[in-house]
Amino acid sequence: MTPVTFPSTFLWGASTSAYQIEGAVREGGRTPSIWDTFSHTPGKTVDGDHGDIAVDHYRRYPEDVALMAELGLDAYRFSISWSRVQPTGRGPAVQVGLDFYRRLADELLSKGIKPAVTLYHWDLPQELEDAGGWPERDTAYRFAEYAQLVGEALGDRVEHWMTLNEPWCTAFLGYASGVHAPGRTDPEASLKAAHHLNLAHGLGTSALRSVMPARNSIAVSLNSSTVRTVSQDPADLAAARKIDDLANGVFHGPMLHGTYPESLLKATEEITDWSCVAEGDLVLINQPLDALGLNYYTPALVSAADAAAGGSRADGHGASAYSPWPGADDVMFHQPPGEQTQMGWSIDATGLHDLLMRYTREAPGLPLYITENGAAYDDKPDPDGRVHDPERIAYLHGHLSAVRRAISDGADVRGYYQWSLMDNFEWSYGYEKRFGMVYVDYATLERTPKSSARWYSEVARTGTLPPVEGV
Ligand code: PNW
Repeated sequence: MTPVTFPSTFLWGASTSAYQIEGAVREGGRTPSIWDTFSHTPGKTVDGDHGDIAVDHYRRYPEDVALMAELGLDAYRFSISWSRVQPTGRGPAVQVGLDFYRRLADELLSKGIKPAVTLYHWDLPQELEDAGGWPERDTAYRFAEYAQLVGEALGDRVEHWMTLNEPWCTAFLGYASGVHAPGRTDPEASLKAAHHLNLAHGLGTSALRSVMPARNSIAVSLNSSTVRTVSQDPADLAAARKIDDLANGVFHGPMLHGTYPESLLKATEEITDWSCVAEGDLVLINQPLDALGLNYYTPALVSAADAAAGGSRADGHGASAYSPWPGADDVMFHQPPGEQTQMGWSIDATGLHDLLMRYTREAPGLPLYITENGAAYDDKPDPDGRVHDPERIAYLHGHLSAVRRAISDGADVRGYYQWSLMDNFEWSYGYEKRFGMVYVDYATLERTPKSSARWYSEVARTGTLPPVEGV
């Protein structure tokens, strides 16, 4: 097998998010976000885990940056904790909060690593949720103000920006199925949240542009799903269309094309009349972007509810009596055949190739980044302290091959950020699921690169995927 080489400018990175790694939740005037509240509510996370300490990145960031440098990463994607920077979600910024991110960015730059900032990775200041949260229009305006404050403070040193991370999770896991903060289960509220997240993206993009150097790149990270059907039966295709609209079109429609899919509006008409979409909103949302971030883990496999194939309403998005798919009660989800990661997510790199080709068509000319891709495994140190994770290497190898294939097929993919740099707080799963290329011992917080980190480091250094036998 011949080695697979990437373009020399391809960025090799890793991703994290604030609440999952920082800890220091009361430092410097930071106030609770919805994830502090949610994780401290009994029964919401596995073992009652929370991010109070997480992996203590707030204090250990120099060590973490040194590790990234040792691994030879080109770029590091992290998110800003809104309530560290603007504790009430309104008013002036807190300098101590901004200074932490300035120091982090400077530390990265001093080691030749490009910082990439996500403004919103799910941790809404609790005060804004108390005022109604994302189903309230005002939250979008608050986000734009916050984006401007952060853009002013970091725009001179951070070139790569993302407004939102996976608005699907915020809207539908947060407000429909309730497995994520704030844990609400109101289908209409979730659709309003989706619209206000879109509006926040548009207003936030304009706000960033107004205060930042023009050379900076602004994007959004979508967890776009590749949706497959069990058959080509028209009923199954209609089911796939519904899920594709709710997973993808509801966000990329307005963001990239300035419209919501007609089929989405129709399928949800009994839940909402979409009167939350005010005159002019679609123009505000449809801002020109410099790049598109895609997070990919696994495809979805669906059928119509009455398909002979069976299936269930469990879609791999956590256990809840409430669906994260408003208006899609007639859709069934199926576990695709083949291997799965520890999340129970099926491993299928062709879904990543399909996704990249889909967005090459959907957004011609827009550079694409994989802003997250990775796998959870039950990693344990050997007696000698080393952590061997050959399954993760195989997962990464397969998915990076798919990226390379998409580039050959014409997709303009500029970089890949592995989820995640290190093991961390995996939301409602707590610390039980390990996605890191660096192992964290939660008793001592000691960091140990897994064998996949060494492997990835070599891939980043050479820009080449070794033949899989060499693993
Ligand atoms: C993404 N789902 O979350 C997030 O951006 C990360 O913060 C997270 O740690 C990572 O993927 C791994 O889960 C997701 O239910 C959470 O389909 C849930 C889903 C997808 C992505």
